[in-house]
Amino acid sequence: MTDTNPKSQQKFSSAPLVTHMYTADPSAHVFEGKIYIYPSHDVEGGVPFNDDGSHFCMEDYHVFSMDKPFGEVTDHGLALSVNDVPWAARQMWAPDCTEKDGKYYFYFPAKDPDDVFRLGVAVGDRPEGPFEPQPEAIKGSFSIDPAVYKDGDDYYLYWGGIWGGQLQRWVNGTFSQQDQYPADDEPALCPKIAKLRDDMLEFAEEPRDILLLDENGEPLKTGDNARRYFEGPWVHKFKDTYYFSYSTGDTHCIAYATGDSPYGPFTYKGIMLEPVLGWTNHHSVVEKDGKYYLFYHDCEISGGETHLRNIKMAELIHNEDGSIQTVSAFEK
Ligand code: FUB
Repeated sequence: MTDTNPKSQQKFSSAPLVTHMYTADPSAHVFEGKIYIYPSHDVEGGVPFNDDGSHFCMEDYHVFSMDKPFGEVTDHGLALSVNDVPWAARQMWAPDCTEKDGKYYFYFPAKDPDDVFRLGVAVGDRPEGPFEPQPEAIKGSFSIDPAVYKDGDDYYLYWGGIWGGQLQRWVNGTFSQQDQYPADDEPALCPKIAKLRDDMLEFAEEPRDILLLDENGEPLKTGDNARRYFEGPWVHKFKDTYYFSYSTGDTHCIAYATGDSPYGPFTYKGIMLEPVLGWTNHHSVVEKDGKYYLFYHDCEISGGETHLRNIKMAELIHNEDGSIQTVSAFEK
């Protein structure tokens, strides 16, 4: 009998994609017909756990590729090290990459010598790098988790993460030594967006808020932990709709919201990925040959150590009405 239930036809692999090193925060793109994956490179640095996430003490990046979905994974080696970035001191967190006119632009966050997260860009001739960093961080950049989205000829950078990602230190536009969270019944902190300049090295405009709305068109509130933004933005398009997806942080889901423009606003729709093994949940979505794939991580190979993660993938299925079938990271 032919199985016509799309959910049961979903391709899912619970196997870690990389096992010879720890990898996390996978940003996936198709370049030159292959899937390239840009993850964080988790390490055991012996840094004690704290609320700032200092134990996520990553120092460099490797780039990976696969010729086809769920195919063999190639490690292309070192692409960028913190030692080569003049402005960066520590904590090379979740990166992303895009291509323009044959050059590859690799965006990454790191803490500067004052322990303030900034965003940097490094440029290469190949999707796997190596990447040559700019001498300074992107002017006016802050916080973490850059994700770049190409819309026609325009490129947009999304970013922001609360708590260890410091977004709550920037509510007045300058860095505050104190956390400043809105009250539970006030609109939640927003992820950010800025169009990139033609040379891809700086913002072309002042950063703007991405508004995330509930079903009544009201901004999601700070106390709505199940739905409000925490970190890990990503944008993909399905048919004519823009999907903004993100981690809800302390409720550990990847949620998604939809809109008509890269700038939003986006209306909350549901859960794309349920909680995984480990505290963080971080993903990307890529389309290849008409199918969509979800890249994410969990802590399987470290036995649940939250800062020692491994990347995974699953097929992502959009229903006819545009809703997304929730992926469960655990066998049910
Ligand atoms: O990998 C370090 C941080 O953990 C990322 O920047 C967050 O999104 C979370 O996955």
